Amino acid sequence: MTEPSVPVGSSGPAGSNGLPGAQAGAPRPPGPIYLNRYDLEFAWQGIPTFMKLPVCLTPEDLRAGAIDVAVGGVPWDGTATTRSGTHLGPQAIRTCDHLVAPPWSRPHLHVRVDPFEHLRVCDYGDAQVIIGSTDRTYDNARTFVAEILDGGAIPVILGGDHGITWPVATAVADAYGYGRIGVVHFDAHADTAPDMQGVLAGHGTPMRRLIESGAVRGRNFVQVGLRGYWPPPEVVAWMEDQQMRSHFMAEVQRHGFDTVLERAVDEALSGSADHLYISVDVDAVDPAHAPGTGSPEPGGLTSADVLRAVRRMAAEVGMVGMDVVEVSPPYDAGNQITALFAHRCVLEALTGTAMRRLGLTAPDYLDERAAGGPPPLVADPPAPAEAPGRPAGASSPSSAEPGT
Ligand SMILES: [Mn+2]
Repeated sequence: MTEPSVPVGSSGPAGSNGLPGAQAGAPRPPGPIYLNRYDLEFAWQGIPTFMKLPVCLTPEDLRAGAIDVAVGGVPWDGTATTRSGTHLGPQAIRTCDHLVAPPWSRPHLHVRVDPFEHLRVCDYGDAQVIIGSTDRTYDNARTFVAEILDGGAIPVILGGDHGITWPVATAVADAYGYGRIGVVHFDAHADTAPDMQGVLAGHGTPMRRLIESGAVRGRNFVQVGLRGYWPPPEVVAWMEDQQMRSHFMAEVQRHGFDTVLERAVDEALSGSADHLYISVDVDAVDPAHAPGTGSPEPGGLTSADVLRAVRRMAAEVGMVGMDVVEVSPPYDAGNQITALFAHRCVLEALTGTAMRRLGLTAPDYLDERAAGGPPPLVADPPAPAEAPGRPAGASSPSSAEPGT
């Protein structure tokens, strides 16, 4: 069992103002902690948990609450190469939502499923970051995700820069077995550099580390949305040597997104890999859809494509973990468009996970009330020469009296 970072009933650290820490006092029973003052609160009110969901701090809390999915953050941008600010991503994602929170109904209109009716979801807070130490922060991130898995929940982790995927996905591989998880990774960038100026940890290297360590086999590492002017040929050659599956925007443009998505899922779960991990770098979508990110690259996917893809994967094959990274609020548009996209990625994952529980796993399942009804199987038949039921010898419609 993983040692919890905050044992139930422990005395937390005293605050700098001399007041007792949050955990001081009598031991509390394990379980989700509800922090909302009123029945109806919006995400922008009160204490900002993800979707105003209850908080869990320990694996015991998760187990006591029978939590299905735990949303947490790794607010770390210590290895960003260009624009920083992604350490503010988790909190921006939590607070950007503009609608009421559960238990008020939040049904997905395209599939008519309210994920919060079928899943128990909590906010697990954030992993502790150690300013100035990537190594210690990554250790904490790995332990943080291990706690969530130990508590029986699916981890959905908000970044942070993409470097956090190394410890986060490693923790998932620790739980399910090295070589047992496949990754579908949406990104403009491959993130497969051998190092960053000699440093192994970084937001340009995590996918290389995951493959080199054996956590994920190269042939089960699938990338979608690659484009632009990086990485250089020797890194692309390494990716090919590892049998990584790279789906560039050129393939999306030639064959269509759905074809690429279906290829990606088949590849991720081929061979020994039978559990799916999803990694969404928000820069996979075009900067028009996600400007608030560290390394924007024009010419990307649409937010609609990626949202539907996340839902489809969670519903059709299921997912055991996910991260959504590289939201940089200082560069976001004033209406928090990028944070909102990341927030909705999580909602789509929750909806898909609920759909899977309900057996709604047909390819690209939609509720027909939302999709305009099924497409016609055949063209409208030509008008009959004789109207049905008209007795033989009756006058033709053209000679019928008006009004009949
Ligand atoms: Mn990227």
